[in-house]
Parts: sequence; structure tokens; C-alpha cells
Amino acid sequence: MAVDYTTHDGVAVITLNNPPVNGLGLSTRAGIVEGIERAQNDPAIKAIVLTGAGKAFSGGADITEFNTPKATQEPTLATVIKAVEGSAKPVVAAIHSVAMGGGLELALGAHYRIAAPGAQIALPEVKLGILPGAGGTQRLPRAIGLEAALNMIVSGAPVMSEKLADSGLFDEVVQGDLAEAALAFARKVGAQAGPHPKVRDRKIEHPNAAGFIQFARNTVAAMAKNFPAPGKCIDAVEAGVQNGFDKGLAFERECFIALVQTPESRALRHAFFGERAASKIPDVPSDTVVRDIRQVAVIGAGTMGGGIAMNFINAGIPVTLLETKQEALDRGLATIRKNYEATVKKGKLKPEALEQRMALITPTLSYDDLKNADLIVEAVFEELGVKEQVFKRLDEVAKAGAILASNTSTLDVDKIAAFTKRPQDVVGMHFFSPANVMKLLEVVRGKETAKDVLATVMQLAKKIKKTAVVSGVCDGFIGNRMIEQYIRQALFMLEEGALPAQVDRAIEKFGFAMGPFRMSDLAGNDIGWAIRKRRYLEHPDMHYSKIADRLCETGRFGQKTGGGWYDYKAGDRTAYPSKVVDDMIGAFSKEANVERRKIGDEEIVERLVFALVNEGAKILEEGIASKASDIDMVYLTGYGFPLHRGGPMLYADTVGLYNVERAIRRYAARTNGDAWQLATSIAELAAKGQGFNG
Ligand code: 3H9
Repeated sequence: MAVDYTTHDGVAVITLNNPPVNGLGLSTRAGIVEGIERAQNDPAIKAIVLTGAGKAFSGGADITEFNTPKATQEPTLATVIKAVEGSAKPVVAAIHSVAMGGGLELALGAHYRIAAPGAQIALPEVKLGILPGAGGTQRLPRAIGLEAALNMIVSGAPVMSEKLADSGLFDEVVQGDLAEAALAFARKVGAQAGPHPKVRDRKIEHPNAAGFIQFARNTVAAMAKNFPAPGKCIDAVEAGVQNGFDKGLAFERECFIALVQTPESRALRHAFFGERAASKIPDVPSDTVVRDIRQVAVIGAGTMGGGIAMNFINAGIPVTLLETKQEALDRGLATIRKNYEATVKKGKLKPEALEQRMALITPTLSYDDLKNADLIVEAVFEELGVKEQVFKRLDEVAKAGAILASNTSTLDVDKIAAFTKRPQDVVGMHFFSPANVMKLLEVVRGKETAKDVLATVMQLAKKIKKTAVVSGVCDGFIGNRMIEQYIRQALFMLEEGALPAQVDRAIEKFGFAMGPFRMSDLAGNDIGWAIRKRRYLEHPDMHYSKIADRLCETGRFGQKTGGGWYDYKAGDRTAYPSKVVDDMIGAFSKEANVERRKIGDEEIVERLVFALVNEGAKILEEGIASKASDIDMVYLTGYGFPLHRGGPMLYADTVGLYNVERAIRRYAARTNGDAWQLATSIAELAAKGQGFNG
């Protein structure tokens, strides 16, 4: 039963009971209407309390029902709210923990609202690419005023109930027992003659509503260029201001129906569920007992090690930071301090917190100081011999049960595990640079990594606010293995007729923050060069364009050398197209006997993105990733894939795998074929009319 109905001395209590967050799915909605009717028909009942069991009043509409028949099946949320608002007996919403989206809209339909402190109040629909669709854009401005309401609706950000105590939203914010207070409040208002107040009857008062709405529109335009929802939120609020409640409500409904079907909303919902799904590993039960992580050690105080250490310190976990030389240790500590100082300067950290955080670091030059660590993360030079020394030493000093993690981005975690006598305790924790900023953490599962080690690392990742995705062992893991194919295509296209600025422009227009060439100039072209040299030895059969090597031979390593694929001016990070490089590319094509042709933006985007998709499909076939959404989360959080496209695998589904297959076959026939071995699963799914996500 999704809703409980009880009576308490003249008061009916309707309790949403639909774990985990009392989502307003069909059966919950039906239960509320039933409860309201039952209370109307019982002469002994004078008032009604509407509340939620467990960890929420309500997290809102059940998102899993969107675009299914259940979403529009009666009673819809609008019908439920109408029943609540139309109740002849006063309805008191008693809110604790969470009232979000449809949950808040439901409460706004009640005649009275009381709340416990600490409850998160939000209309977060915009984060799902939609707008509040059950009266939120109409009632919230009437409850708390135009400005505060628009801010909440357009940002989707939660506000704590106590902050809203005097806003007009709540009749009371109660310190004591919420259930008791709700009953007392209900008895009080139940004894009063009706009619009871309705938020819809309040006026929106603002000295210059049109001016503020225009201001909001200007603010939103810049930050939401790929998303239609924020603008529609403003339109809906404006409709209510100009034309009154009922017309505003009808317009809001229209916008909701249109937005819920957009690819942007699909992408955002995919990311919402993908984030949560990533932490679930198919063969690791959710009740696996995790290891206690109270003390962490990080080996290496360079850029990576320092950034990794900051993650734990920020979460209040003490870190022992080990280096081989005092000078390197001092430098590492100074960098961490400098990073925190910058955060203080931006006003995002209190000065006293800086010292508290620094105090959580214990610097050391001795491995013996690692003996109490529950987790040791190694971030030393990326060379198997160096890792061997470190892990052998760790095996000697680490306590039994300590998790030994490597931050390797390219090496075989199974080989690293084999340097110890405890491969079950070894795991990859691949952070992305800057490690204190980037959300992504690839958790690399070795063939012997214990399940509780994985469960522990996934839980810890949440604590340090990372999106953790499990990857099996393979060259490059999920992210870098795929990006290699993307970069290969980018380089082939230079050879065939494109120029760096054109490739970057096309993919940036698609939504990437930075195209491959600007990105490579930023990271340093020498890094890719070193990786390619290794690849030539390991995969002599794989065809690469040598055009990037040619660039590196001239010393153009990117921004740091004042020139790469582009020219740079001192103190200016703008990428200026380079005549020297463009001529070099032309000459290269000539030498290779390639007749340069005009390559359109569509081809550029398809070849780059489908190269990711094709490799992603192989990664799924091999079980390196357990689900397509994991791959999407890697790309959304670590590689700047445009959020409004939902990640490469969802994008492929949106385009249709039939079309993806045809495009890949076309490119395979025309261009460097060995880069386009179609993943069998693409053809199989396309034949069945399916996508990666069903
Ligand atoms: C809406 O209301 C539209 C209306 O305006 C109009 C309608 C006509 N539906 O995050 P957690 C699941 S749109 C379905 O780990 P926490 C979630 O997937 C909705 N499922 O917990 C997860 O499942 P699992 C507007 C939902 O304690 C589990 O609950 N509302 C929903 O860290 C636990 O979630 C929102 O956008 C849902 N609405 O945080 C609120 N919400 O265990 C979105 C959660 O299988 N939700 N689940 O992985 C949140 O922000 C957080 O989940 C919340 C709890 C703060 C509620």
C-alpha cells in the first residue's frame, strides 16, 4: 500500500508510504485521493494531515513513470492537488526531510503547511529538463513572492525549511515532534469555520514584475543555451503574473508536456539515474559490509597526488602524504595550501577552515608511517617498474585489510596487484586532473579485487563527492580507450582535408567545451606523443596518422611552448589558427598522396562521436563496463561530453543505431578502414530496433 490512512481523535492522517522517497507514482496518487474522499465522508473527521513516512515528505513525481501511460493516467498529480485544495475539511501538509518537485506542489495545494527544520524544499524540475508541471510555477510565487520563487524554480536548488520560516510558505516551522504538532495544528484549524485559505487565491505583488522577469530572462539566457527548460520556467511564471492563475496553470501544463519529450530532458533524466546506477555493481550485493576508512595515505605529492589528498581532506579524512624527498614534499604541501588560499579568496572557504584542512595532512618521507592507513592511494610515476617498487614496499608495511589503490591511467592493474601477496586488496582509483576538481573516478576492478574492496571504494567515492564508475582492466580503461579512437579520427580528418580550427569548431558547436586540438594544446602534445610511441610498439598493426608526430617533431607541444596546433601569444590563452601548422598539414597530405577534400561539419561530428560509440559498444561487449549508462557517466563527468546530449551511448540511441551503423559502414568503406571495425552489438541491436539503453 503506497498510502496509509489512520484517524486520531477527529483528524485523518494520510501518510505517503512509497519508499525510498515517496515518489508520486500512480498508486500513491490514487491513495491520496482515496484518503481525501474517505475523510470527507466521515463526519467524525474535522481536519486532515498529509505527511510522508520514512526519509521524505515526497521527492516529487515518480520520474520513472515519465513518458509511460501511467504518467497521464488519472488521478494525475493535478487531479490530486485539486482534490486536496477542494477539500471541505482543512488539509495540513506536515513536511520533513524532503519536499521536492511534485511533493512541494502537493503541499502548496494544502490549506496549511507546517515543517520540521532541516527539510530540503525545492522545485528541482529544471535539473531534469522540465518545469514544475503541477502548479509550482503558479503557486510558489503566490506563496513566497515573485523573486524568491523564480530563483528557486530557475535554479532548482534546495532551500532549507528554516530559511523559509517567514516566507509565507509555512504556517509554522516546528522544533519539536512534527507529527504531534501537525495533529494539534489540524485540531485547531478543524475547529475554525471555513473556507480555508488557498495559495491560488493569493496575489503576486511586485513593484516591477515585468522588469524583474526580463532581468531573470537575461540571466538565464547566458547559462542555459542548450536547455529550453529555464526559459520556459520564466514564461510560465510570467503567464501567471499577466493572465492570472488558471491561464498560467494551463500554460504551465502545455510547457510541461512539450518539455518532457525533449531530448534534453531525456538526457538529464538519463544522467540522474545513470549517476545512481553507476554505484551499483551487478555482482556486488548492496548490503556488502564495507571496510572502515578512517585514515588515508597518498604516495606522491605531485599535482595528482596533492589533488587526490585534497579530496579526502575536504571530506574530513586525515591523510598521510608520502614523498621520497623533503623538497618534493614541501612543494606539494605548498601547492595544496595555495589551492586552498585561492578558494578562500573566492569566498568559498573560511580562512580558519584552511588551517583545519592543512592540519589533517601528515607529511612523511617514511613508508613506516603508512602502517595505520586503511586506504593507500599511489600516484607515482606512470611506469610499471616504479609501481612494482611501490607496491612491494606497500605489501611489507600496510596493515592487513588495508586497501591498496593505484591511480594508474594506463597500466595493467592485475600486473600491479601481482606485485603484492594480497591482490584481493588491490584496486585502481583513476582520478582525473585536476583531481580535486574533476567529478569522475574510474574504479578499476582487477580480476582478484575483493567485492568488499569495490563496495568500500564506491561508498567512499560518494563521500568525497565523485561520480565513480567501475571499469574492468583493459588498455586505457573506459574513458581513455574510447578517446583514443576519437583522436585517431580527428587526426585522419586533418590528413584528408580538415584543419584543426574547423574540427574544433564543429565539435564545440555540437556541445563539447573544447575540441580535440585545443584540448591537446592545453594538455601538452608531448603527452599524446609519448603514448603513441608506446602504442606503435604494442600495436604495430594499428594505423595512426603520423601528422601529430610531425607537429611534435617541430617542438610545438602546445600552450606551454607558445605554439601547438594553434599559435599563442604571451599571457593569452586564445588559440589563433596557425599558418605554419596549416601549411604543414597541407604538405603532409601531399606527401601521403591524399587529395584533400572539403569535410563538412556533420561528417566531423559523426566521425568523432561515432568513434566513441563504436569503441563504447566493444567495451560493453567485453564486459569492461557493465552498462551503457556507466560509459555515459564517464564521458559526462570526465571528458566534457555535452550534458544535453546525455553521453555518447544515449546520443547514439537518440540518433538511432540503424543510422549509426550505416554511417560507420560508410566511413569504413571510404576512409582508413581499420579504424572502423563495426562493433557487432551495434549491428545486432540495430537489427532488433533497440538501443544501448533498451
Ligand atoms: C516532478 O515532480 C514533476 C512535477 O512537477 C509535475 C508532474 C506532473 N522519482 O538520490 P538518492 C530514487 S519531477 C523516482 O540516492 P538521497 C533514486 O533514483 C521530480 N525515483 O537518495 C534512488 O533510487 P535507487 C522532481 C526517485 O537520499 C532512490 O530514490 N523531483 C525520485 O541522496 C534514492 O535516491 C526531483 O527531481 C523520483 N522523483 O536523495 C527529486 N527521487 O535507490 C530528485 C529519487 O534505485 N531526487 N528517486 O538508486 C533527489 O533529488 C534525491 O533523490 C532526494 C533524495 C533529495 C529526493
